[in-house]
Amino acid sequence: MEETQLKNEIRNSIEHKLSRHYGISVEEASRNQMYKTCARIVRDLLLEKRAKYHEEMKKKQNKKIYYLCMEFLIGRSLKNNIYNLGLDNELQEVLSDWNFQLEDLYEEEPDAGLGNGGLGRLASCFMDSLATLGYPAMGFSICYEYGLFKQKIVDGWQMELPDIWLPGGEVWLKKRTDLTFPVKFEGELKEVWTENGLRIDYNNCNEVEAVAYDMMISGADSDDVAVLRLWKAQDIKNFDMNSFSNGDYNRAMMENTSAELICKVLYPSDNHAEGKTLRIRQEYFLVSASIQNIIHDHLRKYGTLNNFSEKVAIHINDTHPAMCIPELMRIFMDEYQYTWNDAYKMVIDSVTYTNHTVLAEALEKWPEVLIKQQLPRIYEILKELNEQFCQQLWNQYPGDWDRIERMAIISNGQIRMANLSVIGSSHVNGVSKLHSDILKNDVFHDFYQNTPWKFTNVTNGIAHRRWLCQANPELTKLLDECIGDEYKKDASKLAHFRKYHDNLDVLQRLDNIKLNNKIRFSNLMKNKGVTIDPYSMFVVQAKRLHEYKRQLLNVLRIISLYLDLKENPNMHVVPQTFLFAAKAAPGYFAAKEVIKLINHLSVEIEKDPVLRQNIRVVFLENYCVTMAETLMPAAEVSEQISLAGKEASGTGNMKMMINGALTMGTMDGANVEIFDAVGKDNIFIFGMNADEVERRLKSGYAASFYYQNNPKIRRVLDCLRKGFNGESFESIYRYLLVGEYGMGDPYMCLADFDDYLKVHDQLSETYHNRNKWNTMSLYNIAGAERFAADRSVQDYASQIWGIEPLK
Ligand code: 26Q
Repeated sequence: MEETQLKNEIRNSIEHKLSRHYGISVEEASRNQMYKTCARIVRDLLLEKRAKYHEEMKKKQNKKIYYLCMEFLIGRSLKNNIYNLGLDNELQEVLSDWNFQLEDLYEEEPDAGLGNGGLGRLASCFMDSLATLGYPAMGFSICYEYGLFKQKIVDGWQMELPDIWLPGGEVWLKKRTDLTFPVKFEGELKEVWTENGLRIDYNNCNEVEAVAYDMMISGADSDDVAVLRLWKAQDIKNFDMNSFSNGDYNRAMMENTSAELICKVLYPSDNHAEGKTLRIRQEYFLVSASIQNIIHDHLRKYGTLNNFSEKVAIHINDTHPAMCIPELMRIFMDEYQYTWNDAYKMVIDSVTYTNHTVLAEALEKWPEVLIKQQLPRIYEILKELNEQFCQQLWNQYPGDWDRIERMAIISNGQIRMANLSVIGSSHVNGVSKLHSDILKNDVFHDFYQNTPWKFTNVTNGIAHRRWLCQANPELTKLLDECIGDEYKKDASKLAHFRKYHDNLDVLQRLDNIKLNNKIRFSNLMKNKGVTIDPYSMFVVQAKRLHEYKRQLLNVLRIISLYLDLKENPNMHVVPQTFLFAAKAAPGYFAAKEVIKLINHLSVEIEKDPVLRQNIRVVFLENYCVTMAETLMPAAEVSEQISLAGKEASGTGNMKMMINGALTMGTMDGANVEIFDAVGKDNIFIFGMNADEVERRLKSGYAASFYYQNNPKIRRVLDCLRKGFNGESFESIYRYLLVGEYGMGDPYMCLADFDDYLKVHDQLSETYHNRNKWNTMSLYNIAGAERFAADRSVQDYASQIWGIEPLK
């Protein structure tokens, strides 16, 4: 379309929509009204584009991927969609005539924070890539009324406030009143024999209705629009007229709330499985609505289910939607009269599973009694699946009870969702090379021996258009000038940037860009009352707060530095700012204590005018996707210091790397592949590797040994006892030294302490050599080429889902 014509159309739609929704003219519109108006225009464009794509899909009949996930950490959409549609220039020009700035409108949008952290953000990055690469795809999740809580720090302590995202976020949702499915909970089963075979009746069940709300996700420079379908629960009759007319007003109201409760709020625990009835109901609600929807669509398109697994790939993102395995069995058998064996084959051939964690406490295990009570038919099917699987194992490994017990779906009154997921799917993958190896050699070793062909690896990736092109426009411009803009659609082209490793002009520009991004971030924080010196080195640890991620190790080193500087105020150090951003699960006391420690240490340092010139600790309140988009481009040192073997992959490491930060990390998760990508000279690695951790755990870790033999450690731990800013941290001192079993903390912070300090000293040394630092930074940007979500999605498509782009 011609440019002026396009601009005229935009102008007219804005005026029309403002008048229709608010009855006002442009002159009267507030920023918020203008944001919503632009969002509605973009949404309508996407709906039209989607309709065209849908027609195309119907004609071509390609296999389609359905991505099931309890979390999508979406963040903001307006900027991403405008960027992907290539509308930014025209829209800005139209808005400028009315004295509006696009950047200001972006600020009006609340984050859609329907996820906890890595797993949910990965799902969102994948949607972007699926749409951009033109794969027929659809995401399914829950439309939580409240996303991940808002974090407020009060006297150093984390408080949680509800995250009210819908006023403002609702403009992206298109309610589909034509798309509803019933979901049944509880009740008693009755088997009825009919001439068509067995029929299962449900008596006294609690039925809710799932209503679809669609969010369109535009591909970048592509015809494809992916749909993210979010389910909301409503009471099936909306109102129980029966109870109501019987005078049972309370009961009538209760029914309604119990349906709505399902979608009320996202569970805020990350890497920890909470065994609550409501969570089971949420999971089954997502699964049942989505599977009914998939089957319904398939039948409409093909008229038969016989070709189901040829045309449908269903991916479960961790075990949270694993109930789709028995749910598919249920529908195939109970509603379409397939035999057990035929149904089972169709399920395995269509379902695939990604594992995201090796932590025992994060593996979902549900009490049998709960499932039996909440989902009686699903329970029957799970029992049968378990019986048959154990029978098969018994034939394969006669007498090997231990092995059969380890591999069973049901054991000790518990249903193991991970075992169910492996058994019921055709592919099982980890999210980094190291993690996939650990799955094969350890977590799922028995299964690996039994069905080795199921196990694969697909290393995670990030939406580089969001995390580089949109988040870091200056670096993007430099890249465009040096290597052209092909890398936007083909990230492997980023590798060409290596050519500039000794170009002094480019290196100097990298230095300036980083400084500008640091200034931009500092200014943003200044508005929130936080002082940051943009000329100090930015050392960033931004991720959920968890013991295994070892924020504490970072703090211990800072305390050591603080004590050095107190003893010797003239000591020369690189002026640096330690930035922490982390939410702790609300009930996770140990994690909240660490947040408190960071905040009190920060105040203590701030009180000393000499100290704070050299080091400063800043805790960034309420870390979210939008904050990450300005923080990642400002980071210089990326702290990735989990105990080796525990972080499945990490994706923040990739986001900082692609923005030119250098990694200070252990050989864990995707850090190992970052090391491979940039080489040993362009990364700072310290501490035990995963094998050494294993050996150390076997030989026995004793924290007291380090306390007694390492004066630096002793000094830091004693200082914790004394405390900061008038607060003692005796509990953390005891945690590190004694722990639950008397040997110290389970993540062995003290064992890696010395090496961590040593390698940080090397880093400081390097930081002075600007030329060297900038070269290293350049190698990291170029090496991030393989960590694009586009690459991950292509790997999934070819190795796991067996799908192809439409065109
Ligand atoms: C389970 C049951 C009940 C309540 C909550 C949960 C639950 C929720 C979220 C369990 C786990 C999670 C989230 C896990 C997660 O985010 N894992 C991260 O996944 C990233 C993407 O693959 C990896 O990069 C990280 O290493 C991994 O920690």
